[in-house]
Amino acid sequence: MKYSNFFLPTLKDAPSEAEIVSHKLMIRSGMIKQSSAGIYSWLPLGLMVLKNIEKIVREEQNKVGAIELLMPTIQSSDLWVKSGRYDDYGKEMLRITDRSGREMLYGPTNEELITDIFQSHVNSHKDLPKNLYHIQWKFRDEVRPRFGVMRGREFLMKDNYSFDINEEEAKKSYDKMFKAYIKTFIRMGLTPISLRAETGPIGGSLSHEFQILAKTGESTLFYDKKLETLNPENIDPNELQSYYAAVDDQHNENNCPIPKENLKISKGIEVGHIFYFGTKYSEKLKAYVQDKNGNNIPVHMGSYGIGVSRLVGAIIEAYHDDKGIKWPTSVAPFKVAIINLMPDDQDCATKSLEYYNYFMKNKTDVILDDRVCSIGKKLSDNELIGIPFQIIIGKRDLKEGLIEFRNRQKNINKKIKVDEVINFTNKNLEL
Ligand code: 5CA
Repeated sequence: MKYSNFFLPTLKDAPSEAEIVSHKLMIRSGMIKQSSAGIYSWLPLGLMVLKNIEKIVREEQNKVGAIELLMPTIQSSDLWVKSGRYDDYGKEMLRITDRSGREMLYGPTNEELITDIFQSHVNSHKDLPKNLYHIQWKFRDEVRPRFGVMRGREFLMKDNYSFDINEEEAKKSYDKMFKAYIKTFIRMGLTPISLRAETGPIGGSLSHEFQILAKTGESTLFYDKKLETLNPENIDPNELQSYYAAVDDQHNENNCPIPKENLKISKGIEVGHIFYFGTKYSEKLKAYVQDKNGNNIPVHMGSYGIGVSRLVGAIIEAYHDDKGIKWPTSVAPFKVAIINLMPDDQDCATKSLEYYNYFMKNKTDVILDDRVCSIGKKLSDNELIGIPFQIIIGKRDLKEGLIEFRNRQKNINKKIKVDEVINFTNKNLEL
């Protein structure tokens, strides 16, 4: 992509209502534009990051055998009346009446709809287990939408629903998701901390939330330091679930079960939540299957959510400095930025194009900053949008056969020889 052809409306200042750093940076870097309270348009740069996050989430779900489908955003109230949640959800649910007077709603979650799909098509234990998911926009009319995409009214969520014959099998499905979640967040460069949680309006008896560490996070977490150094290839959900972890209002210094030297205290942001709720919805919505003995029994269910759009903000909270965003390579909108400081100079333009064409040919996500604007604006815009690897081409350096290479994540600035740029960048991309 050439910057001059792209749509990247960066801003010098953030609007005053943006309270937290990710909200400010997302607006300043032209990733989102507020449409109304808690509802945003995703501009091209923001959409690229959202898609990268979605891709990692999808890949990790598919790896563990979850099957993707797509349910609508608008649902009929009928199933919610049957489950008993139509009244319970209160004002958080956006209710709509269609032209025939039917009561509809913008889905805040999908337990009812998926249970209905399941019960229409599955009636034997032989078809279990099943784990179905979608990645779809949700709407919750939050009392106080704030912090940009972190607590929106409209937000993108990945939600799975598992169906099993009994509690023991359902716990296996739960643990599979637990493991997939840890791997998903680690792939995004994050440190996930799993905590036992309340089940709230979703219901059920077992629940964990996943928080990621960020200095600017809203919650204070107290946890066993072992949770910070997980090996994604070797996750034992039962072991992890036995480690101590609590949010501040659950933690009590006097009866903390682990020694002080093993206890870590950090700030976190909730990015995922999983639930086992047994037969709560299957009984009400008649999702029964025939077991081995020919008896009709309600299936045991769980649901599993990841805040896909919230993750965009959460990653920025975890990775930024006073100049802007520092994207982890796995989610970065572009991996490499080629910044031509002197687009009017023939040598600079030729060299920039040479590198650009190389990365384009090799299918590396690359942006060429070919704008005719001040050097200061060019460098600060690129720092703001946070592309991990920046190749900076200036007239004076080029005359000496040198190029400036920046690693935004690691704050490395280095002059390297013109002929070594491609190899050096490729090596950094592999790390
Ligand atoms: N049905 C269950 C699991 S699929 C459910 O809805 N769980 S939840 O309410 O905990 O939401 C799942 C995840 O969605 C949360 O962990 C959070 O990351 C994200 N999320 C929830 N509310 C919002 C919101 N208002 N804005 C952005 N993300 C949100």
